[in-house]
Amino acid sequence: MRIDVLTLFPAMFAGPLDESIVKRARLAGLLELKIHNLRDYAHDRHKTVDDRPFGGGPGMLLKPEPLFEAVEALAGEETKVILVSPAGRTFNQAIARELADEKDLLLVSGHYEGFDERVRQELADDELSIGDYVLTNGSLPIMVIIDAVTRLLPGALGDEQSAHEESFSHGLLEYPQYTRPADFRGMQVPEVLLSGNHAQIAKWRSEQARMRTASRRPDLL
Ligand code: 4GY
Repeated sequence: MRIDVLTLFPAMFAGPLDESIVKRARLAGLLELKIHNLRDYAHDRHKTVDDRPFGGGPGMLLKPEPLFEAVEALAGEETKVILVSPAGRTFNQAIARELADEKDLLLVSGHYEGFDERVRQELADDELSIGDYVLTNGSLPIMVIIDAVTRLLPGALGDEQSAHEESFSHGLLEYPQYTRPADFRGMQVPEVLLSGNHAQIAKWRSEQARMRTASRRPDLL
């Protein structure tokens, strides 16, 4: 899979995507990631990428010309172009799975007060938000999306972890888990988990997952 990113802060991307599973996926050639500075697509001598909103109001907008030229330069026929802003549909695991099936993504970061509406109309195939709060720009949300998508690429996780994604797909929160020691500072691991009775353990875990989901995330049931 190839992912291109358009942002005014390319330096933010050094670090989070150079570690752990995303790093391995990149080294293994499962993910080709390219970060582009939107400012490189401004062509006046001041490299202007923003302008004041028609009709007045506070703040600045991303002006259309650099975005149009950048997307025209970077997006191919098969590229899914996704704007990232709080006005998008809320990103979740199902959307991560859909995106992991795409060949090329171009993720475009929101900055200032947002996009000129014509960018939405003409360039965007979709618009995503990572949640109902306002960040300073879309770079962190883009890294969140890349991280969630990359771990779903075939071969990105070891076998043990890929089974875990399957257990998330039943749509419940995870059951409580414990590792050694069985008695830690007087806190005991539930007896059933030490019993060796795998049918009982499976039953306990599914009950616990259901109870935890009912109390913490009833919206998932
Ligand atoms: N939340 N999910 C988000 C964000 C920064 C104002 C538009 C979010 O995706 N992006 O908060 N982005 C805003 C700042 C202009 C982008």
